Amino acid sequence: MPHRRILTYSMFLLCSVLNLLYAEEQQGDIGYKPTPENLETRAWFQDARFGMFIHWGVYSLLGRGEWVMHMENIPTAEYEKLPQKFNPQKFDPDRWCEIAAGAGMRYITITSKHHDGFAMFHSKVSDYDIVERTPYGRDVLKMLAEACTRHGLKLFFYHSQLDWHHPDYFPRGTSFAHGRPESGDWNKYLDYMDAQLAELCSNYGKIGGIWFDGMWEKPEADWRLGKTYRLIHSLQPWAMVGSNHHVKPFPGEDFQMFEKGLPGQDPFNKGSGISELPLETCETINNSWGYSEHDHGFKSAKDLIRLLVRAAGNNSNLLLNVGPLPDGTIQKAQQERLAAIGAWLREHGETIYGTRGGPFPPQSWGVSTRKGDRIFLHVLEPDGLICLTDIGRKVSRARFQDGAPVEFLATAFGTLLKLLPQAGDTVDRIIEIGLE
Ligand code: FHN
Repeated sequence: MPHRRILTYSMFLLCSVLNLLYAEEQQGDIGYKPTPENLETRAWFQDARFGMFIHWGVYSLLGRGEWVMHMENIPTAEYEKLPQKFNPQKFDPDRWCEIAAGAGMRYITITSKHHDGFAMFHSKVSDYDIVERTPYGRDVLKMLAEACTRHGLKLFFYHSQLDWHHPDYFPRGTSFAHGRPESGDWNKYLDYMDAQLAELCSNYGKIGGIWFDGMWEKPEADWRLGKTYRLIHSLQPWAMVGSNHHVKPFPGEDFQMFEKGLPGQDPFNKGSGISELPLETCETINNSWGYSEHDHGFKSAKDLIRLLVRAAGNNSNLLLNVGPLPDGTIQKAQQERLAAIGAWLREHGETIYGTRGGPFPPQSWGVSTRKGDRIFLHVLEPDGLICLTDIGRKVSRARFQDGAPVEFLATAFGTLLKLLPQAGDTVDRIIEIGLE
């Protein structure tokens, strides 16, 4: 009898352990503890506040965005003719870094592989890459990584888990076959993805992190997140892992991103909530991520600066996107806006860089940021009087950045500040206050 009971108990124990291991693989790196270097990168990331997103691939040749392969259901055999025409002779990584740094950006996040499956780097695990399939034949990520080092910018890689090209990305979620067989080995695809991630984490120096995207296409699948996240953290202990899955962060993730909306207000939100992790929201300058020839809906510099301010007021970074042309240049309209943001940051950057969300919750008039005991009110919609929520501490002083005093009155409901109408098209009226 006891033997049978021992056997049953041991089987139960074995199944529980196997379940736990399965859950870990699927649900992230359970028990993950960020290294001291990783925590350092997280703090750096939050201080940086502003980065450049770059969506660049062979799809730019068509000028209809990065989803063209799916939207036009282009068969792989057709799509694979694109790389043969990709020859960005005007690609100048130093120029890209100058534009980013000139905009006041502190890091770059570039697509290493988007959903089309084409590697913008020299991969040994596949020849479907920029070195082996294009007349240009150079590893643009290597060139950009070296330029980022020269310009003091960190480099992150956006890597799509979703793949419209690889035959083992099967079963497919909402993707089309694009001529692929109705079969495939899912773990073989994950091994392939991990092998390319190992290349990105081994061949490009110290990276800022990996920005995953595309898990939302098969949310129920076993993505073996634990294994993949451990791989990255073991090769790059300082690197941050983030995933644009629109749900609550999984263990092993070091920052939480939101797309086209401030934290918790993004349209893709599937109950992600706002975690304690460093936050980042990403946005386009026009309406497209990848180069779209007919998308002239460029946001104004004023709106983009205000977006950066609102992001900071929500304790979040802003990752602002450019979609370079197939020749490697960045659209003039995008460059102009980035230069305007840089000019504003050269004057007011102390109220954004190195700050965290301020003590006053975002309100209709604007947001607040704080740096140590310095508190900045960013009044974006001034209407004469603004009311600061009562946070249990009295306002002791209030002045504009030029030193001009601001009249304020403490009331039972909070502190009123009186803003005289200001001439001109003000982007952001910044008031520094002291609290007792
Ligand atoms: O499908 C992608 C899209 O192409 C783009 O990369 C954005 C950027 O955040 N992410 C996905 C859409 O949610």
